[in-house]
Amino acid sequence: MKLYTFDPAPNPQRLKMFIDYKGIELDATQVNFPEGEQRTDAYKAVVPTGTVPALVLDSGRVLSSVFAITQYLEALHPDSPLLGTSEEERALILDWNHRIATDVFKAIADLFRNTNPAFAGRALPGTLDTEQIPALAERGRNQLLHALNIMNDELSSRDYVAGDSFSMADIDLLVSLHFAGWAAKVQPDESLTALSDWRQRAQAALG
Ligand SMILES: N[C@@H](CCC(=O)N[C@@H](CS)C(=O)NCC(=O)O)C(=O)O
Repeated sequence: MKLYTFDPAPNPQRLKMFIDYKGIELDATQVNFPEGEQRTDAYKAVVPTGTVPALVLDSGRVLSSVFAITQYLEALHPDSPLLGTSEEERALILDWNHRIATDVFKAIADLFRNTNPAFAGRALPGTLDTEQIPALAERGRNQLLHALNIMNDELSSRDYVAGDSFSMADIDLLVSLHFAGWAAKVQPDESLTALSDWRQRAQAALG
């Protein structure tokens, strides 16, 4: 199998933290994002979504989401589990993967991609070229601030996002907070102390 990625981008970062934590060795190629290699016909012939990360399996089939790639790799490498070890844990982690993707990560992406001039004419990742909509940036900011308050409330009663153990849900939130800082210039308010305490704890658990 072969991984196509670009480590500094947020979704590849989620996957890299997962891979490094579990100590998995993979044949990986860095796609030249700054030069738009992900948008070339040559890349799309391999990865039709035109996005990173993507894992090309030995069968030739392509996994183009962090959700699927992590499920697949965890099944192959069960040590240092990040996706849960009981049915309840697995379901809770998946629930938080989904909530963080839609309520936090997507809010930041809406804010970033609808304001940054670098994304004029391509406000969405992938193959659909579309204009920026400034109102989506405003909505993204409101959604993000609301979600950070919710995460603070959630984290005031447990150590990690999905429960008592560090998991992929913590990686998703760590990457999202980093993404919010550089791309949306949003830092969690100082009053969100449970979120800030969790951030230190999760960063330490990551090693
Ligand atoms: N659903 C995909 C999303 C992948 C994605 O949107 N990746 C971004 C980088 S973070 C990308 O490839 N963008 C391509 C572009 O902006 O041209 C996943 O879970 O990995």
